[in-house]
Amino acid sequence: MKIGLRRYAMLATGLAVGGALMALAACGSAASTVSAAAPAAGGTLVHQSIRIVTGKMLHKAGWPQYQPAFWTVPAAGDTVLVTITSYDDGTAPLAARSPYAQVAGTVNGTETVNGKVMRSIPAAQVAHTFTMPALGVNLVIPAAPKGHTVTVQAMIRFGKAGTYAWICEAPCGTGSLGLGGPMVTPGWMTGMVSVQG
Ligand SMILES: [Cu+2]
Repeated sequence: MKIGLRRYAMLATGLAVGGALMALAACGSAASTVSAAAPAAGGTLVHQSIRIVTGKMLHKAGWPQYQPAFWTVPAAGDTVLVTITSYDDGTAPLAARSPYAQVAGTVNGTETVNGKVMRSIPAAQVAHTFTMPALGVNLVIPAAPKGHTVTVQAMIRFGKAGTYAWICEAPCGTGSLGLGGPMVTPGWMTGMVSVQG
C-alpha cells in the first residue's frame, strides 16, 4: 500500500497524457468498477461505487481514503450514478460560508444522503467533499453517525471525454490545518476520473 510520492507523480503525469489509468489501477488502492446499466436519455447510465475508509481502518492514522480514487467512465455523454459510502464519523468542518458545503454540478443540483434529497450540508457537519473543479461538480459528504455508514448518491453527466481531477476540499488530512498527508497525495483525497471518447 505504501507508494512513494514520486511514483504517484510519475503516474499522474502518465495520466495527463492519457492511457496510464489501468497501470495505476493495478497499484492497489485504485481498482475501478464501472458497470453498464439501463440506458438514460442522452447516454448510458453507469454506476460507480466508492468507499471512504478511515485512516484507522487502514492502520494509518489521519489518512482517510477514497476507494477507488481513479476510475473510468465508458463514454462521453454517459450519466454516472455515484454512490459514496463513508465509514468516517469524524468531521473536517468547512468555513461557515464555504461554497463547498453546497452541492453543485449534479443532475438537479442535488445529492441524496441516506436517501434524503439535499442541496447543501451544514459546514460544521462536513467530513469530505468530492470536487471536480473543471466540471463545477461538488458532492458533500457529512460525517457518518458513530458506528454507522452514511451513503451519498448523485448523478453526474459527463459531457466531454477527458481526464478530470477531483479533490476533497474539507481539511481532513494531517498537520495543524488538516491540509497535509492524504489531501496532497493522489490515490487518497485526490484522484482522477477518465472519461473515454
Ligand atoms: Cu477528505
